[in-house]
Amino acid sequence: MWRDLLPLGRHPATHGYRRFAWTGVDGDCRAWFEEQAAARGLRYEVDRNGNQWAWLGDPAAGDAVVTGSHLDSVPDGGAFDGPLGVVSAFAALDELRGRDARFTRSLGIVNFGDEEGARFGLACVGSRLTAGQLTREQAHRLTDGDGVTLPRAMEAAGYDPDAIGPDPERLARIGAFVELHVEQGRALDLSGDRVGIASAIWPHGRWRFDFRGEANHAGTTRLADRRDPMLSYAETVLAARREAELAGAVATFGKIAVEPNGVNAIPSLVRGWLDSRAADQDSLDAVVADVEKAAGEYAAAHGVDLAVVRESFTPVVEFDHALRDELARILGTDTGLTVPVLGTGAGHDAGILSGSVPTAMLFVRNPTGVSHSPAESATEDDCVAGVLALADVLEGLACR
Ligand code: HGY
Ligand code: MN
Ligand code: MN
Repeated sequence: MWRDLLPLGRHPATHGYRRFAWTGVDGDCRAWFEEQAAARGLRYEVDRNGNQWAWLGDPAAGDAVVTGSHLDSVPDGGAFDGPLGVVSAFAALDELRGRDARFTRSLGIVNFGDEEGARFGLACVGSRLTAGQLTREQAHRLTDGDGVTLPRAMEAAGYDPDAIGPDPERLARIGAFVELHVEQGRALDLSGDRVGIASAIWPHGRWRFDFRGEANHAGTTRLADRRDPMLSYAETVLAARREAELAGAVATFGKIAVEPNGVNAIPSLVRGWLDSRAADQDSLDAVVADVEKAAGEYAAAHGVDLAVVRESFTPVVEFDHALRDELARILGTDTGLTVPVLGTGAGHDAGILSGSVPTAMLFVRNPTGVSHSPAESATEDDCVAGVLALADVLEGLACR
């Protein structure tokens, strides 16, 4: 499975993955998922929001156990963030069949669409729509960097954008959702464990800062006469770093658009996207408010107009304690080990679903902690340990 997936959407120069929602490469990943379902005789379906499902047993029976993750990526992402959870889901099913496990609950494997939000700016679009945390009207307004709207992109990929929306009946069929994911930090590396269990996801969001000044000639415009939005943007980046440090939070300007984007022109517009996360809501609110205030002061000092828009927000997620304890019990019983319980600053579909369904996550050790980069990694032995842990969990939950 891994060999089949690895070439899809991999950039030849950067070796990073560019698997963006509703593109041809996304279609290739989806075709791969459908093939994996067919190869195992699973019932395959695509829901109204374009999420893919593969079922062992009848999904309508209710109280199903579901596992899976996503196949899309950030720009130049690594191989593991997302795909490891989907590959491990199919591999765990193979393992359980090898054990002659007898299922007493239906088992679903899912690939959620557009988890990273790399193309349209909003993360977890597939699971947000399904959980009713994003309306059809809001989704229809999402637009990519080339001006293509989400509905047009869905149509081009052969999906019906008018069908999207909340899917409570589907969620009501799920008794538990477990997402396996590569760890996006070094906690397991430092503790010397292959596999961990998630406790919580930090609250996080994305804010767009538009600094508007005046385009003019880079050679002939006196410094004193300029309204240069790049200056206030640059000062804001430094303020974000400072405020995040003070609050024990994180803040990142990782994406920027400049108009007219000419080397010899003072910009008319600098648009920067802030991603900020913190352990608690108050700290996050304080960081973003302070960055906004600083940005306003810098903009005023340079004669620049500022507009700030919150493009997405996910409140703190505390995973279901009973399910988390059940996972720890299953894994502890089988391995005799204590499995570390870890918080994370990364967002996941599991976090979105946790408002509707008892949800848990397993993390697989990442030796460097690097993620959202081609350098993201996990050893084969650790990936196998992850598959076996997931198989144990699914057996414990679905084969009682
Ligand atoms: O955490 C993120 O940025 C994304 O939801 N994976
Ligand atoms: Mn990610
Ligand atoms: Mn992910």
